[in-house]
Amino acid sequence: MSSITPTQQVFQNFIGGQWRNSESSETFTSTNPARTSEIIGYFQKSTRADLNAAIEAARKAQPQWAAIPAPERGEILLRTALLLEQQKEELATLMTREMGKVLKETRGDVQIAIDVAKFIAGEGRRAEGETLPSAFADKFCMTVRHPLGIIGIITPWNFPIAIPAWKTFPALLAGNAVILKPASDTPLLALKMAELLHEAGLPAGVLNVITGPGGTLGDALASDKRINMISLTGSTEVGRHVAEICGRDLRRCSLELGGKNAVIVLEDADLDLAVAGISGAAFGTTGQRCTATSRVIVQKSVQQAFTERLVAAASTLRVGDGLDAATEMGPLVNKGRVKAVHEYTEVGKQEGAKLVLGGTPLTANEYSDGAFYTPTVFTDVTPTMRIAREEVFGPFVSIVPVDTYEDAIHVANGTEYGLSTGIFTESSRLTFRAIREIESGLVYINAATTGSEIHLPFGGMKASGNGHRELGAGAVEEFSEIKSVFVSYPTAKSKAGRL
Ligand code: UN1
Repeated sequence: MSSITPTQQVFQNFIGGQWRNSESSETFTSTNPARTSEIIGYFQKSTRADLNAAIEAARKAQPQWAAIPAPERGEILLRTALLLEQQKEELATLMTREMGKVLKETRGDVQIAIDVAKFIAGEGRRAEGETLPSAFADKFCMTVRHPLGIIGIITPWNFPIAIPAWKTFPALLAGNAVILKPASDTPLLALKMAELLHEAGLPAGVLNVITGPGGTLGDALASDKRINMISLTGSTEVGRHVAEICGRDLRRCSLELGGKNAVIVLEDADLDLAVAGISGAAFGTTGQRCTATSRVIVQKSVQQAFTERLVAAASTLRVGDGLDAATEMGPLVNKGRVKAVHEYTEVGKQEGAKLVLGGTPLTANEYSDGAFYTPTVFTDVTPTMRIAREEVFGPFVSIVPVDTYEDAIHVANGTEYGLSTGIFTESSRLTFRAIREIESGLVYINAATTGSEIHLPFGGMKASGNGHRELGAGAVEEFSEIKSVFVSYPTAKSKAGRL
């Protein structure tokens, strides 16, 4: 098999263990958002015919894969972890070029993939199910896991290897075959991941990667009844669409969707700690995380002090090419996103919120060819404004003043989303109330909304998902069927006794 390198420029699909061109003979480009004239590579514009080939390869490979003992399947993931470790720096650099976020963050992205590979590798040796007592004599009860078959995985561009890894590795460990469609803005790292899995010994056809447009190819993938489950991370709008498609056939789908994540800052909070945490979670990854902090709900008595400090911290952030070691915030993923974020600045102004920082695309000099936007902060935002309710997915913070703790919780829980919420307070009483009262899948005390760890469940409530959790102790179970097994071993006497 040929190795992929960024200088090769034309990247192929990975189907049945081979690098293959699309039947369409068409490609699309992926570009560097810091310098959009720099093409990272040409990728296959795949069609239904390519999907069909991938499904056929997966169908052929899956039964033999499932027959391999789970610890051995785990070994392949462990070898993949070691390969990822060896290539961490190269992969991080490629990712910064393709997606834009700074090297510190792309290293973190690769590290998530490494950690997940190690964690899931170990899961191969854990109990496959439970043993449970029977209510009857001479009977034994247990649960065993069974693979679902073929898993279709659709991933976003903001975590180009972490999210493909945290979905693919447990799906594989569970004995499934996978068809992965990475986001068109960042297809390179998913292909690289497939290459490493193959090098680590994954049999041909067990993982297939096809690139192409989310609309047509994603739809074809989600609608194909030969695919037993869809796992998607993306917008709530796309999630609803995929859920409808899967719902019609009663096929399982796991959705990790949008957020409008809030951090509550109470008057007893350590403001410096709050500012540092919020600045990182709001402007890190240029605000393009589903867990990014996009609302700060602050008690009025500290609104001014907090706002001044946040603006001071954010205004010194060095925006630029993520490859430059001095850069603290990279570009948005493409120029379309600059327009979308800027529209929210216009909305915020029209709604009467007070713009206290940024609110402009950066276009001069070093920024002229990139997708750059300033860190942006609005204050005096009210909970009903669109900028307090809708996901912006950019370096954009809405500060919402409130009077009391109760008001803060009410506002925090008042959007359609429920992914991640933080609270800064020194009060242990309010800490435990907040843990109980916050309606989101992730809760942070004295920290902002990002930085969850892979051995804990990840996912959201309400419109942030459909109730599934990824990662954590249930990671493999998510991609498995569970069978309850009842084994009877009655003797003539014990059977007679029960009658
Ligand atoms: C995402 O934004 O899609 O907790 C995932 C975090 C990261 C994952 C973010 N570990 O912010």
